[in-house]
Amino acid sequence: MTITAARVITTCPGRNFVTLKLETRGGLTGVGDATLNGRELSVASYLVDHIVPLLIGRDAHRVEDTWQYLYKGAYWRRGPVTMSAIAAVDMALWDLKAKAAGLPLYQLLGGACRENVMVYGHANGVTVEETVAEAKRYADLGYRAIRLQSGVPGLASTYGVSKTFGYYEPADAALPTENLWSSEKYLRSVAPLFEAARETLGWDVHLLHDIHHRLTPMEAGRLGKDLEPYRPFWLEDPTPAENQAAFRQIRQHTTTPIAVGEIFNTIWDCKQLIEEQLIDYIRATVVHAGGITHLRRIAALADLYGVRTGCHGATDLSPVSMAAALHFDLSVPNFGIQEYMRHTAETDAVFPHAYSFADGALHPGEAPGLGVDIDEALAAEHPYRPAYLPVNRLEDGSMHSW
Ligand code: KDG
Ligand code: MG
Repeated sequence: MTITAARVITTCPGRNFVTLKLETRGGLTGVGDATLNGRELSVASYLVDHIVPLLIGRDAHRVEDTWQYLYKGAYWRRGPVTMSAIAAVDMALWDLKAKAAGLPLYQLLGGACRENVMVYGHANGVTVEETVAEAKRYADLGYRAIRLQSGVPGLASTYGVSKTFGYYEPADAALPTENLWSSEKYLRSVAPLFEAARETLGWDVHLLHDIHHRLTPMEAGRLGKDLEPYRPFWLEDPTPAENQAAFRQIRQHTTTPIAVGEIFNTIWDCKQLIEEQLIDYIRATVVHAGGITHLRRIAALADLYGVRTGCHGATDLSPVSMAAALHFDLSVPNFGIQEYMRHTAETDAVFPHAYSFADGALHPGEAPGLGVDIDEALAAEHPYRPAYLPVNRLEDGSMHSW
Protein backbone atom coordinates (compact mmCIF):
# COMPACT_ATOMS: atom_id res chain seq x y z
CA MET A 1 0.00 0.00 0.00
CA THR A 2 2.45 2.64 -1.29
CA ILE A 3 1.80 6.32 -0.55
CA THR A 4 1.76 8.23 -3.84
CA ALA A 5 0.49 11.67 -2.80
CA ALA A 6 0.04 13.74 0.34
CA ARG A 7 -1.89 17.03 0.52
CA VAL A 8 -2.25 19.49 3.39
CA ILE A 9 -5.60 21.25 3.30
CA THR A 10 -6.14 24.39 5.37
CA THR A 11 -9.75 25.49 5.55
CA CYS A 12 -11.97 27.77 7.64
CA PRO A 13 -15.61 26.65 7.63
CA GLY A 14 -16.37 28.98 10.56
CA ARG A 15 -13.02 28.17 12.21
CA ASN A 16 -9.61 26.98 10.99
CA PHE A 17 -8.67 23.34 10.44
CA VAL A 18 -5.57 21.70 8.96
CA THR A 19 -6.04 18.26 7.41
CA LEU A 20 -3.56 15.83 5.88
CA LYS A 21 -4.86 13.61 3.08
CA LEU A 22 -2.80 10.65 1.87
CA GLU A 23 -3.36 8.74 -1.37
CA THR A 24 -2.09 5.26 -2.15
CA ARG A 25 -1.27 3.49 -5.40
CA GLY A 26 -4.36 1.32 -5.03
CA GLY A 27 -6.57 4.43 -4.88
CA LEU A 28 -7.36 4.46 -1.14
CA THR A 29 -7.25 7.77 0.72
CA GLY A 30 -6.69 8.42 4.44
CA VAL A 31 -7.18 11.60 6.47
CA GLY A 32 -5.57 13.00 9.61
CA ASP A 33 -6.21 16.15 11.65
CA ALA A 34 -3.26 18.54 12.24
CA THR A 35 -5.11 21.51 13.76
CA LEU A 36 -3.28 23.51 16.45
CA ASN A 37 -5.62 26.32 17.46
CA GLY A 38 -4.16 29.78 16.82
CA ARG A 39 -0.90 28.32 15.44
CA GLU A 40 -2.32 26.37 12.47
CA LEU A 41 0.15 27.41 9.78
CA SER A 42 3.16 26.20 11.75
CA VAL A 43 1.89 22.60 11.62
CA ALA A 44 0.86 22.99 7.97
CA SER A 45 4.43 24.09 7.17
CA TYR A 46 5.96 21.27 9.26
CA LEU A 47 3.91 18.80 7.23
CA VAL A 48 4.39 20.34 3.77
CA ASP A 49 8.05 21.26 4.14
CA HIS A 50 9.41 18.48 6.35
CA ILE A 51 7.10 15.43 6.42
CA VAL A 52 5.36 15.07 3.04
CA PRO A 53 8.70 14.48 1.21
CA LEU A 54 9.38 11.59 3.64
CA LEU A 55 6.01 9.93 3.04
CA ILE A 56 5.97 9.54 -0.73
CA GLY A 57 6.91 5.96 -1.63
CA ARG A 58 6.51 4.61 1.95
CA ASP A 59 4.38 1.56 2.77
CA ALA A 60 1.24 2.94 4.45
CA HIS A 61 0.85 -0.30 6.43
CA ARG A 62 3.96 0.51 8.49
CA VAL A 63 2.16 2.62 11.10
CA GLU A 64 4.48 2.04 14.07
CA ASP A 65 7.67 2.26 12.04
CA THR A 66 6.53 5.54 10.45
CA TRP A 67 5.69 6.93 13.91
CA GLN A 68 9.15 6.00 15.19
CA TYR A 69 10.79 7.37 12.03
CA LEU A 70 9.11 10.77 12.38
CA TYR A 71 9.61 10.97 16.17
CA LYS A 72 13.17 9.66 16.54
CA GLY A 73 14.23 10.69 13.05
CA ALA A 74 13.59 14.41 13.58
CA TYR A 75 16.11 14.54 16.45
CA TRP A 76 13.98 17.45 17.85
CA ARG A 77 11.38 15.56 19.88
CA ARG A 78 8.04 16.46 21.43
CA GLY A 79 6.27 19.84 21.35
CA PRO A 80 2.79 20.66 20.01
CA VAL A 81 3.85 21.41 16.41
CA THR A 82 5.89 18.23 15.92
CA MET A 83 3.41 15.98 17.73
CA SER A 84 0.34 17.37 15.89
CA ALA A 85 2.09 16.78 12.57
CA ILE A 86 3.03 13.21 13.56
CA ALA A 87 -0.55 12.70 14.80
CA ALA A 88 -2.00 13.68 11.43
CA VAL A 89 0.20 11.11 9.66
CA ASP A 90 -0.65 8.45 12.24
CA MET A 91 -4.42 9.02 11.96
CA ALA A 92 -4.26 8.93 8.16
CA LEU A 93 -2.25 5.67 8.22
CA TRP A 94 -4.70 3.98 10.60
CA ASP A 95 -7.55 5.22 8.38
CA LEU A 96 -5.88 3.62 5.37
CA LYS A 97 -5.10 0.36 7.15
CA ALA A 98 -8.68 -0.02 8.34
CA LYS A 99 -10.06 0.85 4.90
CA ALA A 100 -7.74 -1.75 3.37
CA ALA A 101 -9.12 -4.28 5.86
CA GLY A 102 -12.70 -3.16 5.15
CA LEU A 103 -13.30 -2.60 8.88
CA PRO A 104 -14.15 0.35 11.12
CA LEU A 105 -10.91 1.31 12.88
CA TYR A 106 -12.04 0.26 16.35
CA GLN A 107 -12.07 -3.37 15.16
CA LEU A 108 -8.33 -3.15 14.45
CA LEU A 109 -7.72 -1.65 17.89
CA GLY A 110 -9.05 -4.77 19.61
CA GLY A 111 -12.76 -4.31 19.04
CA ALA A 112 -15.41 -2.57 21.13
CA CYS A 113 -15.06 -2.62 24.92
CA ARG A 114 -18.46 -0.92 25.34
CA GLU A 115 -21.64 -0.21 23.42
CA ASN A 116 -20.97 3.49 22.92
CA VAL A 117 -18.99 6.45 24.24
CA MET A 118 -20.45 8.63 27.00
CA VAL A 119 -19.89 12.29 26.16
CA TYR A 120 -20.22 15.56 28.01
CA GLY A 121 -21.72 18.67 26.46
CA HIS A 122 -20.97 22.31 27.27
CA ALA A 123 -23.61 24.36 29.09
CA ASN A 124 -22.71 28.00 29.58
CA GLY A 125 -24.32 31.34 30.25
CA VAL A 126 -23.55 34.80 31.54
CA THR A 127 -25.48 34.17 34.76
CA VAL A 128 -26.05 31.12 36.95
CA GLU A 129 -29.71 31.07 35.85
CA GLU A 130 -28.78 31.08 32.15
CA THR A 131 -26.16 28.35 32.64
CA VAL A 132 -28.51 26.09 34.59
CA ALA A 133 -31.28 26.60 32.00
CA GLU A 134 -28.81 25.63 29.29
CA ALA A 135 -27.73 22.58 31.30
CA LYS A 136 -31.37 21.56 31.61
CA ARG A 137 -31.68 21.79 27.82
CA TYR A 138 -28.70 19.42 27.49
CA ALA A 139 -30.24 17.01 30.03
CA ASP A 140 -33.49 17.07 28.02
CA LEU A 141 -31.48 16.19 24.88
CA GLY A 142 -30.32 13.05 26.68
CA TYR A 143 -26.87 14.13 27.88
CA ARG A 144 -25.75 12.24 31.00
CA ALA A 145 -22.77 14.52 31.62
CA ILE A 146 -22.67 18.31 31.32
CA ARG A 147 -19.87 20.84 31.79
CA LEU A 148 -20.93 24.04 33.55
CA GLN A 149 -19.17 27.36 32.82
CA SER A 150 -20.75 30.61 33.92
CA GLY A 151 -19.90 34.31 33.76
CA VAL A 152 -18.15 35.69 36.85
CA PRO A 153 -19.84 38.67 38.55
CA GLY A 154 -17.51 41.67 38.22
CA LEU A 155 -15.60 40.30 35.17
CA ALA A 156 -16.62 41.37 31.66
CA SER A 157 -15.89 37.97 30.13
CA THR A 158 -14.35 34.64 30.99
CA TYR A 159 -13.32 31.31 29.51
CA GLY A 160 -16.10 29.05 28.29
CA VAL A 161 -18.96 31.54 28.06
CA SER A 162 -20.22 32.24 24.55
CA LYS A 163 -20.97 35.64 23.13
CA THR A 164 -23.43 34.04 20.74
CA PHE A 165 -25.89 31.46 21.99
CA GLY A 166 -25.03 27.80 21.53
CA TYR A 167 -21.51 27.80 20.06
CA TYR A 168 -18.36 28.96 21.89
CA GLU A 169 -15.31 29.68 19.79
CA PRO A 170 -12.53 31.36 21.78
CA ALA A 171 -10.14 31.96 18.84
CA ASP A 172 -12.26 34.90 17.81
CA ALA A 173 -10.04 37.71 16.51
CA ALA A 174 -7.25 38.50 14.04
CA LEU A 175 -5.20 39.70 17.03
CA PRO A 176 -5.63 38.32 20.59
CA THR A 177 -8.57 39.69 22.59
CA GLU A 178 -7.49 40.92 26.05
CA ASN A 179 -9.53 39.59 29.01
CA LEU A 180 -9.34 40.62 32.65
CA TRP A 181 -9.17 38.00 35.38
CA SER A 182 -9.61 37.84 39.16
CA SER A 183 -9.22 34.47 40.90
CA GLU A 184 -10.93 35.91 44.01
CA LYS A 185 -14.09 36.86 42.09
CA TYR A 186 -14.05 33.57 40.20
CA LEU A 187 -13.63 31.44 43.33
CA ARG A 188 -16.73 33.01 44.89
CA SER A 189 -18.84 32.19 41.83
CA VAL A 190 -18.43 28.43 41.29
CA ALA A 191 -20.06 26.79 44.34
CA PRO A 192 -23.33 28.78 43.87
CA LEU A 193 -23.41 27.57 40.25
CA PHE A 194 -23.09 23.94 41.30
CA GLU A 195 -25.63 24.34 44.08
CA ALA A 196 -28.20 25.79 41.65
CA ALA A 197 -27.43 23.08 39.08
CA ARG A 198 -27.98 20.26 41.58
CA GLU A 199 -31.27 21.85 42.72
CA THR A 200 -32.58 21.94 39.14
CA LEU A 201 -30.97 18.86 37.59
CA GLY A 202 -30.84 16.49 40.55
CA TRP A 203 -28.11 13.91 41.11
CA ASP A 204 -28.41 11.55 38.12
CA VAL A 205 -26.40 13.74 35.78
CA HIS A 206 -22.60 14.15 35.90
CA LEU A 207 -21.46 17.76 36.31
CA LEU A 208 -18.01 18.93 35.19
CA HIS A 209 -16.09 22.19 35.32
CA ASP A 210 -12.95 23.58 33.61
CA ILE A 211 -10.69 25.95 35.58
CA HIS A 212 -8.50 26.42 32.49
CA HIS A 213 -5.11 26.51 34.25
CA ARG A 214 -5.83 29.66 36.30
CA LEU A 215 -5.45 28.90 40.01
CA THR A 216 -2.67 28.24 42.50
CA PRO A 217 -2.58 24.76 44.07
CA MET A 218 -4.03 26.10 47.34
CA GLU A 219 -6.84 27.94 45.55
CA ALA A 220 -7.60 24.81 43.55
CA GLY A 221 -7.60 22.69 46.71
CA ARG A 222 -10.05 25.10 48.34
CA LEU A 223 -12.36 25.12 45.30
CA GLY A 224 -12.27 21.32 45.11
CA LYS A 225 -13.26 21.18 48.78
CA ASP A 226 -16.05 23.77 48.30
CA LEU A 227 -17.51 21.67 45.47
CA GLU A 228 -17.34 18.30 47.25
CA PRO A 229 -20.97 18.49 48.49
CA TYR A 230 -22.13 18.69 44.83
CA ARG A 231 -20.06 15.65 43.75
CA PRO A 232 -18.53 16.99 40.50
CA PHE A 233 -17.45 14.36 37.97
CA TRP A 234 -14.22 16.34 37.61
CA LEU A 235 -12.43 19.63 38.00
CA GLU A 236 -10.29 20.23 34.94
CA ASP A 237 -6.89 21.93 34.61
CA PRO A 238 -6.84 23.47 38.08
CA THR A 239 -3.30 24.89 37.74
CA PRO A 240 -0.79 25.18 34.88
CA ALA A 241 0.54 21.62 34.67
CA GLU A 242 4.18 22.38 33.91
CA ASN A 243 4.76 21.92 37.64
CA GLN A 244 3.30 18.47 38.13
CA ALA A 245 4.49 18.11 41.73
CA ALA A 246 2.08 20.96 42.58
CA PHE A 247 -0.79 18.50 42.14
CA ARG A 248 0.33 16.76 45.33
CA GLN A 249 -0.89 19.82 47.22
CA ILE A 250 -4.28 19.76 45.48
CA ARG A 251 -4.66 16.05 46.27
CA GLN A 252 -3.93 16.66 49.96
CA HIS A 253 -6.90 19.02 50.23
CA THR A 254 -9.76 17.60 48.18
CA THR A 255 -11.42 14.38 47.06
CA THR A 256 -12.92 16.06 43.99
CA PRO A 257 -11.61 14.15 40.93
CA ILE A 258 -9.04 15.99 38.80
CA ALA A 259 -8.67 15.93 35.00
CA VAL A 260 -5.58 17.26 33.20
CA GLY A 261 -3.80 16.95 29.87
CA GLU A 262 -5.50 18.67 26.93
CA ILE A 263 -2.28 20.56 26.15
CA PHE A 264 0.02 17.56 26.72
CA ASN A 265 1.94 16.25 23.73
CA THR A 266 3.61 13.03 24.84
CA ILE A 267 3.54 10.32 27.47
CA TRP A 268 6.37 12.17 29.21
CA ASP A 269 4.02 15.07 30.04
CA CYS A 270 1.62 12.58 31.65
CA LYS A 271 4.11 10.35 33.46
CA GLN A 272 4.42 11.93 36.89
CA LEU A 273 0.73 12.83 37.24
CA ILE A 274 -0.24 9.26 36.36
CA GLU A 275 2.45 7.37 38.26
CA GLU A 276 1.85 9.36 41.46
CA GLN A 277 -1.92 9.05 40.97
CA LEU A 278 -2.27 12.81 41.20
CA ILE A 279 -5.10 12.85 38.65
CA ASP A 280 -8.18 10.75 37.91
CA TYR A 281 -8.61 11.47 34.18
CA ILE A 282 -6.02 12.02 31.48
CA ARG A 283 -7.23 14.42 28.77
CA ALA A 284 -4.50 14.03 26.14
CA THR A 285 -5.92 14.08 22.62
CA VAL A 286 -5.31 12.12 19.51
CA VAL A 287 -4.28 15.25 17.55
CA HIS A 288 -1.95 17.00 19.98
CA ALA A 289 -0.44 13.86 21.54
CA GLY A 290 1.01 12.06 18.56
CA GLY A 291 -1.99 10.21 17.13
CA ILE A 292 -3.74 6.95 17.93
CA THR A 293 -0.47 5.03 18.27
CA HIS A 294 0.86 7.29 21.03
CA LEU A 295 -2.46 7.91 22.77
CA ARG A 296 -2.91 4.17 23.22
CA ARG A 297 0.47 4.05 24.95
CA ILE A 298 -0.63 6.86 27.30
CA ALA A 299 -3.89 5.03 28.04
CA ALA A 300 -2.00 1.81 28.79
CA LEU A 301 0.23 3.63 31.30
CA ALA A 302 -2.84 5.29 32.86
CA ASP A 303 -4.61 1.94 33.17
CA LEU A 304 -1.81 0.62 35.41
CA TYR A 305 -2.62 3.36 37.92
CA GLY A 306 -6.42 3.42 37.76
CA VAL A 307 -6.47 6.67 35.74
CA ARG A 308 -9.20 6.82 33.10
CA THR A 309 -9.32 8.68 29.78
CA GLY A 310 -11.30 11.86 29.15
CA CYS A 311 -10.12 13.07 25.75
CA HIS A 312 -10.27 16.73 24.84
CA GLY A 313 -12.96 17.32 22.23
CA ALA A 314 -13.32 21.07 21.73
CA THR A 315 -14.36 22.38 18.30
CA ASP A 316 -10.78 23.25 17.42
CA LEU A 317 -10.27 19.49 17.02
CA SER A 318 -11.76 18.69 13.61
CA PRO A 319 -14.33 15.96 12.95
CA VAL A 320 -11.34 13.83 11.83
CA SER A 321 -9.98 13.97 15.39
CA MET A 322 -13.43 13.36 16.83
CA ALA A 323 -13.81 10.21 14.71
CA ALA A 324 -10.33 9.01 15.70
CA ALA A 325 -11.07 9.70 19.38
CA LEU A 326 -14.30 7.70 19.20
CA HIS A 327 -12.59 4.61 17.75
CA PHE A 328 -9.97 4.94 20.51
CA ASP A 329 -12.63 5.51 23.22
CA LEU A 330 -14.67 2.51 22.15
CA SER A 331 -11.67 0.18 22.24
CA VAL A 332 -9.67 1.29 25.27
CA PRO A 333 -10.39 -0.57 28.55
CA ASN A 334 -9.95 2.43 30.87
CA PHE A 335 -12.20 4.86 29.01
CA GLY A 336 -13.85 7.46 31.25
CA ILE A 337 -15.68 10.07 29.19
CA GLN A 338 -15.32 12.00 25.93
CA GLU A 339 -15.73 15.77 25.53
CA TYR A 340 -18.19 16.64 22.75
CA MET A 341 -18.51 20.27 21.78
CA ARG A 342 -20.61 20.01 18.64
CA HIS A 343 -19.25 21.43 15.38
CA THR A 344 -21.35 23.83 13.33
CA ALA A 345 -23.33 22.63 10.31
CA GLU A 346 -20.78 24.50 8.13
CA THR A 347 -17.91 22.41 9.56
CA ASP A 348 -19.90 19.16 9.38
CA ALA A 349 -20.58 19.80 5.67
CA VAL A 350 -16.83 20.05 4.93
CA PHE A 351 -16.14 16.88 6.96
CA PRO A 352 -18.88 14.32 6.21
CA HIS A 353 -18.74 11.64 8.93
CA ALA A 354 -20.26 8.38 10.11
CA TYR A 355 -20.31 9.09 13.88
CA SER A 356 -23.65 9.83 15.49
CA PHE A 357 -25.15 10.90 18.82
CA ALA A 358 -27.91 9.13 20.75
CA ASP A 359 -28.83 8.95 24.46
CA GLY A 360 -25.91 11.04 25.70
CA ALA A 361 -23.34 8.96 23.81
CA LEU A 362 -21.52 8.90 20.48
CA HIS A 363 -20.71 5.93 18.28
CA PRO A 364 -18.08 6.05 15.50
CA GLY A 365 -20.27 4.08 13.07
CA GLU A 366 -19.42 1.04 10.96
CA ALA A 367 -17.89 2.68 7.87
CA PRO A 368 -14.43 1.27 7.02
CA GLY A 369 -11.54 3.35 8.40
CA LEU A 370 -12.16 6.41 10.56
CA GLY A 371 -15.51 7.00 8.86
CA VAL A 372 -14.77 10.64 8.05
CA ASP A 373 -13.61 12.50 4.94
CA ILE A 374 -12.90 16.03 3.78
CA ASP A 375 -14.83 17.54 0.89
CA GLU A 376 -11.89 19.30 -0.75
CA ALA A 377 -13.98 21.39 -3.16
CA LEU A 378 -16.12 22.72 -0.31
CA ALA A 379 -13.03 23.23 1.88
CA ALA A 380 -11.52 25.43 -0.86
CA GLU A 381 -14.53 27.76 -0.57
CA HIS A 382 -13.48 28.57 3.04
CA PRO A 383 -9.95 30.04 2.96
CA TYR A 384 -7.82 30.30 6.13
CA ARG A 385 -8.46 33.35 8.35
CA PRO A 386 -5.95 34.34 11.07
CA ALA A 387 -7.55 33.80 14.50
CA TYR A 388 -5.85 33.97 17.88
CA LEU A 389 -6.92 32.66 21.26
CA PRO A 390 -7.47 35.44 23.84
CA VAL A 391 -4.92 36.46 26.47
CA ASN A 392 -5.64 37.12 30.15
CA ARG A 393 -4.45 39.88 32.42
CA LEU A 394 -5.01 40.38 36.12
CA GLU A 395 -6.88 43.53 37.07
CA ASP A 396 -3.53 45.31 37.75
CA GLY A 397 -2.40 44.58 34.19
CA SER A 398 -0.03 41.64 34.80
CA MET A 399 -0.23 38.71 32.42
CA HIS A 400 -1.99 35.58 33.67
CA SER A 401 -2.70 32.16 32.15
CA TRP A 402 -5.69 32.22 29.77
O1 KDG B 1 -7.79 25.75 21.79
C1 KDG B 1 -8.11 25.86 23.14
C2 KDG B 1 -9.36 25.05 23.44
O2 KDG B 1 -9.27 23.78 22.91
C3 KDG B 1 -9.59 24.95 24.93
O3 KDG B 1 -9.72 26.25 25.44
C4 KDG B 1 -10.84 24.16 25.19
O4 KDG B 1 -10.25 23.93 27.49
C5 KDG B 1 -10.90 23.56 26.54
C6 KDG B 1 -11.82 22.43 26.74
O5 KDG B 1 -11.78 21.85 27.81
O6 KDG B 1 -12.56 22.12 25.81
MG1 MG C 1 -10.20 22.42 29.00
